[in-house]
Amino acid sequence: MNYQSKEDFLSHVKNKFPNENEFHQAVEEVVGSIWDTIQKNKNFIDGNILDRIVTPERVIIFRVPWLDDNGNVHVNIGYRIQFNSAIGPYKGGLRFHPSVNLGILKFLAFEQIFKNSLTGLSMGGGKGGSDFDPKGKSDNEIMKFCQSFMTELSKHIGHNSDVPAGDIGVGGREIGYMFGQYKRIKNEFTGVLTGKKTDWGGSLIRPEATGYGAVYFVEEMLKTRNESISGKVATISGSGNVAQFACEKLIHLGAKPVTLSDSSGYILDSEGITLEKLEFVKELKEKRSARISEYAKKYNVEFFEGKTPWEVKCDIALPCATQNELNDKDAQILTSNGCFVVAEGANMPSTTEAVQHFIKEKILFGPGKAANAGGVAVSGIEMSQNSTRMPLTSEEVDNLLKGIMTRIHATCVQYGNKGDFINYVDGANIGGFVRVAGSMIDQGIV
Ligand code: NDP
Ligand code: 2IT
Repeated sequence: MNYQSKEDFLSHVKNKFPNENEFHQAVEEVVGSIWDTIQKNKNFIDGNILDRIVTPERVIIFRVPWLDDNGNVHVNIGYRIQFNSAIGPYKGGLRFHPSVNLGILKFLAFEQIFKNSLTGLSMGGGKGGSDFDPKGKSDNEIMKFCQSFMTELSKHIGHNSDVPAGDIGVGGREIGYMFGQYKRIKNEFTGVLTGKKTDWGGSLIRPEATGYGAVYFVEEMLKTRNESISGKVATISGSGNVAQFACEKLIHLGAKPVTLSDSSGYILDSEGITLEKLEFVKELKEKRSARISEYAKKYNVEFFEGKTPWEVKCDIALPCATQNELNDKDAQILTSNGCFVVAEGANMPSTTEAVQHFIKEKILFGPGKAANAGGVAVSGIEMSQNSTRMPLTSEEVDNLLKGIMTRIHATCVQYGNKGDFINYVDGANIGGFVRVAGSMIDQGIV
């Protein structure tokens, strides 16, 4: 089975899976990179890898009823996309956010296939979540929601089949409530979730891993131009898990992060965000409803309501909030202000046009599936610690994380080297794809 052109295949995907815009966007980018690799490999053509890789192995959609503190009954939708298990059990986070729908979770699960492959570990691609909004909910309501969600999800996951973790709106607290409910239903203490607290099976450095890993990836990209992080000015979007620890590692390495944001706007601290100020952000954001504008009030800096930080002059930009938060215009402003490194802490934060602009300008652009793979990599290391029942030290995990980020960078260079320029988008897509596609061929038509 073959298609005449990329465009032909993409229109087939759009007809087959209508109204899934983010999924189409992610497929278009990956197929753009892997097209030539597929055309050159008869096994991939004969095995119809293209159709198989864009079709999830299984999609589970379920009702999540829960009672609020006033006795009102609410119903949310729960999802788990089990996209591809060619190289390991499904692995990927759970997102709780009102914008969650099938198309968004399918894009995230699809990206996860290639990201997990790049880590070199044995993890397939999956993602899940709910349109539940954690903002403004009491702790008791969060617990009840998590328990109801897991009551159904527990029928479909397991430490050898599908291992969820956190994502937007899901951190250590939510993982705790879901783990407790899973254990109660199954009477099994297993590593069925990652991102657990360390007292009951979590890995040291997992909370830090995505943000730290993204900065380690930036270090590797900078080395290709004989540059280093020290002294660079950085803009960051978001103020959640990924943004906080990206900011922390930048400070450790001598950079000057100047912005953080949330869905209400961004703060600009031209003096630089310090570890002490970051501590305030971590405590503030423990409450999901808290706003980053509190930082501006406390430290007497400016808050730009309803805006994103890409208008601020910087050397390095780290989008760490959500998908499509950095558009074509933002990309142009960034590069015209001298920004020459963009690494995606979030998943698909740059629009297609923004990515094309970065590539045209030949800046160091690290796509999410490479730059933010540190989180799932340490999740994989958490799974391995759960299997051996032998915890590693912070230093051991951090060293493993650095090694994995360095190897992902090398894979991107191997597959994305264009002579005078490294196209990390092609590098990550092709590098992630060849392992999964080869494994699918080995395992027959399943
Ligand atoms: P958190 O829930 O901890 O933080 C999310 C942050 O992004 C908050 O500051 C939030 O602001 C902001 N945000 C969320 N949605 C929007 C929106 N629609 N518009 C503007 N801002 C928004 O999530 P994480 O830090 O875990 O995740 C951030 C990104 O990183 C996501 O793209 C996620 O998929 C990705 N990622 C996460 C990994 C992890 O290990 N956690 C691993 C790899 C990638 P507000 O509070 O106002 O909603
Ligand atoms: O997007 C991601 O890679 C994550 N949210 C982390 C997934 C995981 O299983 O740790």
